[in-house]
Amino acid sequence: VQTSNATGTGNGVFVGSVSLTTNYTGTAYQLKDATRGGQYTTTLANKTSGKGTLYSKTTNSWGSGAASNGESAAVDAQYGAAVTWDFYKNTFGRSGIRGDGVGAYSRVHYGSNYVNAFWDDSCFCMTYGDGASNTHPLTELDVSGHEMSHGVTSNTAGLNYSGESGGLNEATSDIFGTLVEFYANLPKDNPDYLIGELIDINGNGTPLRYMDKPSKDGASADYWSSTVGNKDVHYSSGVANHFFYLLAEGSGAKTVNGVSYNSPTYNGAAVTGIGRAKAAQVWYRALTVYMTSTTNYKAARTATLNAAKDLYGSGSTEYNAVAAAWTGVNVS
Ligand code: ASN
Ligand code: ZN
Ligand code: CA
Repeated sequence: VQTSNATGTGNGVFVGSVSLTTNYTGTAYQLKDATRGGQYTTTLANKTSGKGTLYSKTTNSWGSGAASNGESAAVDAQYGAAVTWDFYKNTFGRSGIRGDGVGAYSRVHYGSNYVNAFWDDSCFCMTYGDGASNTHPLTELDVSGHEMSHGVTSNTAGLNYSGESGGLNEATSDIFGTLVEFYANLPKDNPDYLIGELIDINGNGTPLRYMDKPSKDGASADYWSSTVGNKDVHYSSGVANHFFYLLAEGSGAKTVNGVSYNSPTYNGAAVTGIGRAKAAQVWYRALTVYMTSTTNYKAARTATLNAAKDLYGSGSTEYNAVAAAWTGVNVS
């Protein structure tokens, strides 16, 4: 079968109008991207198992923007995988989740009223539910980046998904999910340090998590304590999410892309940020070179300091900012 790359147009629920690289078989277009490791998107049509059915049609325009059009969530998923691919490739030189040039596939319309999305190492695939009343798909970009980054973590540090290492695993996904959102910089999904701000998972318009002050969700930890590892990993992650925010943006009042934040520190001392780009390099190098399955918060401080030393030098402004940001979340 002869196939070629084509350029389609998509209208997603959350990504809005975007361009998609698709595959033309000679008779049909497929939601499959040979320029990014062959990544493709299928529909599970409300089932909860199997690879699903590849999106395929005779025109190359996909979705309407409305969740009621089933293709719209597929556009979000396929675009989310594409941007996550481009983010890792162009920011870190990483080719795919395993770094082997192979793309992961995505499945949408999992089950019914399923309010979650998840990465699965065994299928090397991404899955999205349709949310409450099957009208709130979980296909926002920071969720895509979050879930696929779980695959990066399991193929690198392998942080155990419980205790403090579990919090670091979750935070790694929030950090890179957020950086994917900034990388895409879409008009319909203004980049921020909030997680899942568009999917209305709480039913009252609030985001799932806040990186500048994680306790705003009512459960996450802003600062390390000796019992933080007893919390659910989605709450113990707050310490590292807060660290990353402080490292990138600094403490106190700040507006980024029109969104206002006010990030506190444990000791009250001000932290000056080094910017997202440098903070991203520090976290990625720490994750891929220094962290292991059992890394805890104290060891994460050491891992990121080692990464900053490699990248910017011991005693550099960046190195000192890493130390100050950890001290700001009570990790010393
Ligand atoms: N969406 C959840 C997460 O990535 C799925 C899970 O509990 N692992 O954290
Ligand atoms: Zn997660
Ligand atoms: Ca966000």
